[in-house]
Amino acid sequence: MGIIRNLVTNLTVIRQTSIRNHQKIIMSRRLHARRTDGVDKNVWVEFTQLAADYKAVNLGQGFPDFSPPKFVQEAFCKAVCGGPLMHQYTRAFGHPRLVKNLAKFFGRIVGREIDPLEDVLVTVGAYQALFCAFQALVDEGDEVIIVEPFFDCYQPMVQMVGGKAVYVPLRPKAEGSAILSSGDWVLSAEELASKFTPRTKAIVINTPNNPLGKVYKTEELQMIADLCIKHDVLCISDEVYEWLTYDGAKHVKIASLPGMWERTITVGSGGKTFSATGWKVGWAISSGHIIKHMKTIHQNSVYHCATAAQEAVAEGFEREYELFGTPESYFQQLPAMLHHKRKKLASCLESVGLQPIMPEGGYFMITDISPVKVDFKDQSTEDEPNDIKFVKWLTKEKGLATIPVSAFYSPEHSKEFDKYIRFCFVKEDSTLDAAEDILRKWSHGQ
Ligand code: IK2
Repeated sequence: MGIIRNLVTNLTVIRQTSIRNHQKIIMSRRLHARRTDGVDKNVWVEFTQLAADYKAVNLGQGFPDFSPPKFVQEAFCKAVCGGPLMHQYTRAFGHPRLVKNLAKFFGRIVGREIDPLEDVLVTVGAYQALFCAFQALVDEGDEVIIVEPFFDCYQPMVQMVGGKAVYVPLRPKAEGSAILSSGDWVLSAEELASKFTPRTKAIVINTPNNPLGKVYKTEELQMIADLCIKHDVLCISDEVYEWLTYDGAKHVKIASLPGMWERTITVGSGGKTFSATGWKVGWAISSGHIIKHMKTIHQNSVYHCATAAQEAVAEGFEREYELFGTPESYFQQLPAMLHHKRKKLASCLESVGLQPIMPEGGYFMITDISPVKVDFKDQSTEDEPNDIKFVKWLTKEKGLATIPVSAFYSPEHSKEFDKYIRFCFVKEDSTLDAAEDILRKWSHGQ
């Protein structure tokens, strides 16, 4: 009797488990589209959470931990108190005051008239400008060349439209020798040319680059532009750090080179421009014949972004137009302030025996961690790339959060570059001091 009862119980358990598994399969079939496969991991989600969990000093994610300048804070407050319409929908493709000011400001920079209504699209951060570009311009089977290291969202965005990402890395000029500047990392013209095929639809570049800090020189941009024109290819140019260049490096817009305006989508960020990343105001600027397709994606996805934030960014640009090139301009003051923070972080890293690569621009500095020998006791990270192991260890054991650089590479090249980690230096001096304290104690064996 007992044997039969056991058998019945076992059979019931097996049956219930198999029903549950079957339901799981049906649920997973019903609940997800294949385009989400393989793009579910996200470096910001994972490492920002890790930093929070361990209450680490955060030199990880790229946002300032200081306030935006007073004039844009006041502009935001004024907008919020500016009457009922500031709280309602505005024009779908960009608040009129903002597109007018973006067109005026960037028209002067690229040396051509920009039509505020046709050539500008305001988006929910630069992220959404990139999303609209890939959705609107890349078809299934199209190839998109991505220069590595790259801001991590380019690859999943290409994959989600059924495109094929084709990678080409920036490499240190002389392997093995002391590499001191992001300017020493270059594209091989031959290697890049070999990536263009009849299926190539677009190339994505990012200058100043995240995470390396490279600021492309005019000759480098001209080489890319020549290939785009020769192969009739679009250029998506991510320029969110455009005002942040150091030691005389100059940011050049590829859209301003001859023959490039018609084929370049320039992506910008109000968050990075005015140190207010949470506002999520971004834009794409291009010829109207390209922007019109991006508008289609935009109107059928988010429709528009927050009115008051757009009003504040518009006011910021109005002010900057008047002060452009003067010491009062925030576009002069911010890089001057960051120049010191960058130096402070570099000397701290050097003092503990690390060799940073001096960025010519942007928010970040990468450093080679291979001289450091660490016994990672954490078994859960055993199969992970070295930089990921290191970053997890540094966050959990020492309380300092950074970002692994392999996250900015394709699987085929990540192994070559997993000896670097990224630090964000757009932080209060007190945060940088706290990081320095941790590094010094660690280097003294504490
Ligand atoms: N493009 C680049 C190159 C970016 O760096 C960013 C923001 N990145 O910040 C996260 C980090 O690297 O730590 C974006 C686009 C997105 O900009 P926005 O915030 O305007 O959407």
